[in-house]
Amino acid sequence: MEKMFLQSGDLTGVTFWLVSMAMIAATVFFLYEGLSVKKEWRLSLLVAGLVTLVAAVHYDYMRDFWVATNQTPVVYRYIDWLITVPLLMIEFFIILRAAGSAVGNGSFVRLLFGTLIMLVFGYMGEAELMNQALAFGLGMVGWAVIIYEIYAGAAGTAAKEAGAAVQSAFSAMRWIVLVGWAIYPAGYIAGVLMEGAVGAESLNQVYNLADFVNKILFGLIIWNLAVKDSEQASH
Ligand SMILES: *C/C=C(C)/C=C/C=C(C)/C=C/C1=C(C)CCCC1(C)C
Repeated sequence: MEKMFLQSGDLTGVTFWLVSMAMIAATVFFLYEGLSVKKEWRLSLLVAGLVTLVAAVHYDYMRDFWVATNQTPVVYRYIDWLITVPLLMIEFFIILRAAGSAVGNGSFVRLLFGTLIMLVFGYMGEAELMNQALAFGLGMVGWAVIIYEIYAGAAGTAAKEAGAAVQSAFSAMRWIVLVGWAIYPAGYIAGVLMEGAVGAESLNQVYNLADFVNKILFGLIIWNLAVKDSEQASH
């Protein structure tokens, strides 16, 4: 009984619960709003909704796993990231395309490559398949590739040619990848590398907060841009 249901003292379990509900609500919101924006923005809102939909399903499992075992749901977490992070990367391209500035495929391949390096080594570290500090360092390299590409690479250059609304959304999205994403390695340092100090509770609280910011807030930035741009078009 005790292990089947959320207990009042289980703060981490409560954060799992809140984020799992927020992901469901965000999904409905993005899909619904996608119906009324200009045609060019529909795909962006659809992808934002897919990100939160995939996360909502994983959060259902992660929440129950946590409540039953009080252990980190490493596998569910990384499968979720493996699907949602590339979808978030695609958003950069959909937005540029909606704004009429084309970027080559090479840029996307580099972003995907960075994502895979980051997540494969992150997983290997957390699942204790290799030295956890080394895995962390290699994962950081993958993230650096992503940051380079969206700031200084082809995607970054293409954004400079876009209109003001797209530029401001693009820079807000970049800011999320730089600052919002930094929450994850911080959680890894606290929860994995300094395990004795804080442990599984804080690792999961930090990751849950980060997912909220990086999936829902990220989607809201895109939604805001899409709505503004659609209003302009109708006046
Ligand atoms: C929706 C899920 C998102 C945006 C997940 C992002 C995950 C990261 C940015 C993970 C980063 C990590 C490193 C940079 C180093 C190795 C450890 C990781 C995997 C936590």
